[in-house]
Amino acid sequence: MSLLLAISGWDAAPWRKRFAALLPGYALVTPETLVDRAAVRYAIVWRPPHGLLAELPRLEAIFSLGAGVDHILSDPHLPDVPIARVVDPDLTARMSEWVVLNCLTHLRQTRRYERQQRGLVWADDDDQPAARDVRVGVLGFGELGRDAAAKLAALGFPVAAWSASPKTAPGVACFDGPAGLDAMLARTDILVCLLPLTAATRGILNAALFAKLPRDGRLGGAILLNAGRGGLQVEADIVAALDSGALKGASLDVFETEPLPQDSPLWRHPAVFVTPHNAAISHPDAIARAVAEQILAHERGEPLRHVVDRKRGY
Ligand code: NDP
Ligand code: OXD
Repeated sequence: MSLLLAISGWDAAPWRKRFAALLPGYALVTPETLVDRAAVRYAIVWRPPHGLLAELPRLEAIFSLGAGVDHILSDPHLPDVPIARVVDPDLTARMSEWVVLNCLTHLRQTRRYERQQRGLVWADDDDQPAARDVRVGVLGFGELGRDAAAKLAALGFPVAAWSASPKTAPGVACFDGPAGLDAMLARTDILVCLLPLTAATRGILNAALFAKLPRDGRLGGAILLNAGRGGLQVEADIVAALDSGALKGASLDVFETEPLPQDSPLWRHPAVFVTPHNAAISHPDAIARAVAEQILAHERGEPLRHVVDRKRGY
């Protein structure tokens, strides 16, 4: 009985070490050491090679090492077994830290003060809006969006959120569906994107959407934060919107192409803050434990949790 660990783009060694310790009853194989395909019961993956999972005749479940599953669903030869994704308080807390940090970075103009410090400039004549004056709109009100929205609301930001299906939450104005999107954008100074990448959301962060954001908010223009997926954004439209004033600034953790190409104008744009797709890393200590618990529960006959709806794509 074996577990396939197929990880690309991340260091696989810490994962191998943890799964070997947590699940000693299984032989751990990788795409390179895989010989007996019929022995593999579970696949634990991050960006697995297309076609690999279809070669495992006795596969019972696929575990994504991330919260997003677009890296699995993009495989055209995916076998018909359940896919479980990461929902874990460690990952959720990390994402909320990134969102709060970046909302505060724009609210408190930290980049301006960095520039001033480099030039030995003491100037405190700028406007300082309060959090209560700056409206945040969160695209995606799932595991990550809900936690981030609650933490932003606790800081005093007026928070709204948008989802596919209707929701309610204390202290958050909830919007859903296409009409709800326009209504939320009309009251958004900082737009935070925590959507999954699906056929319905691909390219949603585009010029038409930016044009619906107010230009007269207390930050002097709208701010975009995207930590969902790069495929949600049209980068040429972001650069054009920053140059035209439709956007005043952006914090981006994810990109159309990763690593972000050296010649991308986003690297050098003074109004853009870039992080290398690490807003919420999957830390092996937390996530290997959560996946191992799922496998052991499945072996006891318990239902898998956090199973992806393939039709919706998330
Ligand atoms: P969830 O599945 O819990 O939540 C997704 C939310 O998006 C739900 O509220 C859902 O609506 C909403 N949604 C999906 N499609 C649409 C649509 N077409 N229109 C309106 N709303 C829509 O996901 P998580 O919160 O756990 O994660 C979100 C994404 O964050 C991941 O898919 C991944 O891409 C990204 N991520 C990025 C990381 C990073 O480090 N940058 C780390 C972890 C995740 P409804 O509630 O009605 O279903
Ligand atoms: C994820 C990610 O989906 O790290 O968890 O991007």
